[in-house]
Amino acid sequence: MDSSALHEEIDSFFDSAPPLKDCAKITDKLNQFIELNSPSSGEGKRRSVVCVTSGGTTVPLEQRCVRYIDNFSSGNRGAASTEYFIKAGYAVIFLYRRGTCQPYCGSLPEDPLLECFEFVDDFDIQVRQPHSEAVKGAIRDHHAAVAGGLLLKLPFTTIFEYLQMLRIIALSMRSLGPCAMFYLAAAVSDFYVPWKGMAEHKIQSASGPLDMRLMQVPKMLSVLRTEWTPKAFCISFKLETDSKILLEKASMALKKYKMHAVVANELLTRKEEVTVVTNNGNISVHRNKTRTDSDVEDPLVELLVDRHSAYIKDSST
Ligand code: PAZ
Repeated sequence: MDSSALHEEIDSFFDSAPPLKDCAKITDKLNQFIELNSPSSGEGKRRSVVCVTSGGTTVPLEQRCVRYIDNFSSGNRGAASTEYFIKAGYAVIFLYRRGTCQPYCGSLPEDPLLECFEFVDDFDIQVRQPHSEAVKGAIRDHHAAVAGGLLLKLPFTTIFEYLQMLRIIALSMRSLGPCAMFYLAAAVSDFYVPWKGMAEHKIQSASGPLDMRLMQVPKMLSVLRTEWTPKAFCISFKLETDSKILLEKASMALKKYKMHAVVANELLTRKEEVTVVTNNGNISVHRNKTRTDSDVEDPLVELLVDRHSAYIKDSST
């Protein structure tokens, strides 16, 4: 597709999307966060800022949405990576799907409210002993990151919200130049129903089998890379279930969208290993299997932080 056709598709996607709720508030929060972590800020010290996207986008089938198509992602990778980026000295904009995994909450049980707390008497509650350290750690580290201006959390649900928010974030991160990084781990829908042609009310089953045409979501990675934040360091992810096509698809994405690296992973082994595909070759990254509490995000983020530092250095010479 040529560039003007792509721009037309992108404009039409944004023009016809339902307006983002709280757009002005989100933009304000973002600008404050970036200002706080910018070189000109008197308050904080200059930091690199990474936008971590996490969780899957939904595609509504009705405007008053009862049914939707979903994309698989627990948000585990995005949440864990956020913690490692903060540990490495980054400020993180965490663009996440509502209800998915949150940074610093990885050691909590599935239903923390019901499983971690108990009544002491008729009025007061306390943390149950086995969960005490996990709860204290989650609250302490999460609140410290937010209060310290190192973590800004922005939730989305639909593909419309996700792409509108990604654009706002990218435009506000532009001023950071090469110190900006994108770590695009969210699972983003490839197909959608345009808002304007969408049924308003719940689709009725009495009308017989459902015949629905989905449009392709315009590929925004190339505009993110070349127009929204042209100097940012950009990492995208490629998930496949068929190992035979994974690396080829990741290499294609690297070239087509001019990414600095594409992290290739297979659904079944994604927690054990990933391959970082770059223009200078592929790097296999594994979880440390000698430790039960290790994860693959730890060495992955370490590698990408190293590459980003080299990129910042190169950009200044
Ligand atoms: O969120 P999670 O930890 O369950 O899984 C992470 C992932 C597989 C969604 C991510 O690594 C990824 O590959 N995201 C991009 C998916 C895609 O190709 O659209």
